[in-house]
Amino acid sequence: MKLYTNRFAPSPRRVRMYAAEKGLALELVEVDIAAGETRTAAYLAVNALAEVPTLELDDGTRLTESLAICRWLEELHPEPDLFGRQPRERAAINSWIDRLMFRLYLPTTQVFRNTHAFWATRLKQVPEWGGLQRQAVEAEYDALDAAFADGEYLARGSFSMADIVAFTAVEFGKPSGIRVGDSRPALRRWYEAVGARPSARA
Ligand SMILES: N[C@@H](CCC(=O)N[C@@H](CS)C(=O)NCC(=O)O)C(=O)O
Repeated sequence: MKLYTNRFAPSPRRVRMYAAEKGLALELVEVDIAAGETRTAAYLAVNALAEVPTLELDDGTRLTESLAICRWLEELHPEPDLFGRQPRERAAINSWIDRLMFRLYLPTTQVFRNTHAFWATRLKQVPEWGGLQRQAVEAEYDALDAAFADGEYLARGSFSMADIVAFTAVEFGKPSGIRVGDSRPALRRWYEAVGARPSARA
């Protein structure tokens, strides 16, 4: 299986980290977003949305959307489980994933797109919106710090896809200068623990 990916982008990183946790080998095809490779005719034929990741199966068919790709891989390779086994546990993990995508990942991307120099010549930035989204991210970091009072990981007593979604989003705050900081000790402990997993380097 071939994964069209980009080393700096959070969405394909979600899939790479997931695959590393599962011990799944994917052939990586680097797509240079900065050089405009997602918008070439050749790549648009792979993914009409001009986005990475795309997973190309051995029969040539393709899957898009990082979470859909991970859920599909989970059905084929259920162990070790990262989306939960029992219905209640699955609901808890999926609930965290949805929350993190809307309240952490999306605002983090908005800060990057509206305030970072990388996008200045590529789109119309609205810095005030970026500033408001930065506040939303900081508020979610505070909420996550408080959530760790209930346990070491986000959705259950052990590592899950929710931790991958949160970790890759927090990592993507870095280019915009958003930091976990010292005022959130529980979030910092979790961030360092997840960052020490070999999959964090995938
Ligand atoms: N919902 C999609 C989002 C994919 C996405 O936004 N990909 C970004 C990188 S994180 C991208 O390819 N951007 C290309 C561009 O902006 O030109 C997923 O989870 O896979």
